[in-house]
Amino acid sequence: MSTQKEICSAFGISLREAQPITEGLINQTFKITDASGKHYLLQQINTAVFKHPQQVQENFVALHRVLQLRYTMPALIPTAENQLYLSHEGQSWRCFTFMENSFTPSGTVSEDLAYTTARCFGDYTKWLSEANPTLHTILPRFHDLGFRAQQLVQAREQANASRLKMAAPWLSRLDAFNHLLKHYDYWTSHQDYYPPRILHHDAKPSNILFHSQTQKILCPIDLDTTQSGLFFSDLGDMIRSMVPSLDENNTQFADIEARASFLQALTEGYMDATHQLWTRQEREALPLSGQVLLYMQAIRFLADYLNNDTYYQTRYEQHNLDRAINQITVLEQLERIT
Ligand code: GN1
Ligand code: MG
Repeated sequence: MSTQKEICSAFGISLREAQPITEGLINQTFKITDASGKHYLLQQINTAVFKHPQQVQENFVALHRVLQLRYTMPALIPTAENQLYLSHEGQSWRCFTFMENSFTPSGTVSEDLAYTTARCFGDYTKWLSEANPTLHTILPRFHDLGFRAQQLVQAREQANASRLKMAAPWLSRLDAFNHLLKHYDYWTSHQDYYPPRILHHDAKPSNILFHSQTQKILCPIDLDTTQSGLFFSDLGDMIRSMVPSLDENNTQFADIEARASFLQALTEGYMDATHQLWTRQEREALPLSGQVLLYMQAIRFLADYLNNDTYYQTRYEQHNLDRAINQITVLEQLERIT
């Protein structure tokens, strides 16, 4: 195995200490201290998810050029050979300056933090849409609802009988929301009304860096999934994750509550940042964002269950089915309060 010392030295850093940072499930991250006591962030890019690290890095450069005017954000440290990342023994590594005196929120989210998060990701899309940098599409068809629905049809066709039987009642419950697919088809066939927008695609409080003393936002992080998409993705994902009183892995389905006050805080924060950005048609469709993302996530969990759990990590036999039931429960409740 290659040593961390070798990897650091390829970035021109003489390693004194490497400390793993445990947050983040996809990429492996370390806080590095060099011989003079200076800190860096070293990260192994998960190339099973991000198949083209060069494109991911080129996107970061393009985003950084625009965003550094607005935020205090980490800078990329190229390799000693001036490459954007290091390809070393089949692994891909990148290095950033380390942001001292900063933190990312974890644990329960207050209504205030929900508002702040939504406003931050709204600003992000507004500023990037104005600057319109050229970006690679890192995850093709990622939030393409029509494509996700097709994947579920395929999964049903090849599923084994016992999983199909378990899933059947939930597939019917989900059918009650098929009108969302019609909306989606309309949006994608009317580009003038619903133009492509640059979205973060993983909008959540733990992807914002705050200053430890002032509590002010330094910058959004984890920019790897930033790519072109439609208006609903980031607001929808924030509603999906912050409006329910219990998280997506919770199986106390009867106790799950869709909280109207959080829906309001998120919508306000997002619209305060972006109200000038949208076309009239987008503004009218934005209230459907949460339902679209919940419907899509329920489809993705159900399809993975019917495919025998090939995408999401599961901890028990029915885990993906339970996650789908959770998302359908939230979806039904959200429809009532929207
Ligand atoms: C995955 O790994 P995480 O939690 O950031 C998924 C999201 C899903 C989410 C559901 C690249 O995100 O789209 O909403 O799981 N990311 C990818 O838990 O598929
Ligand atoms: Mg993520």
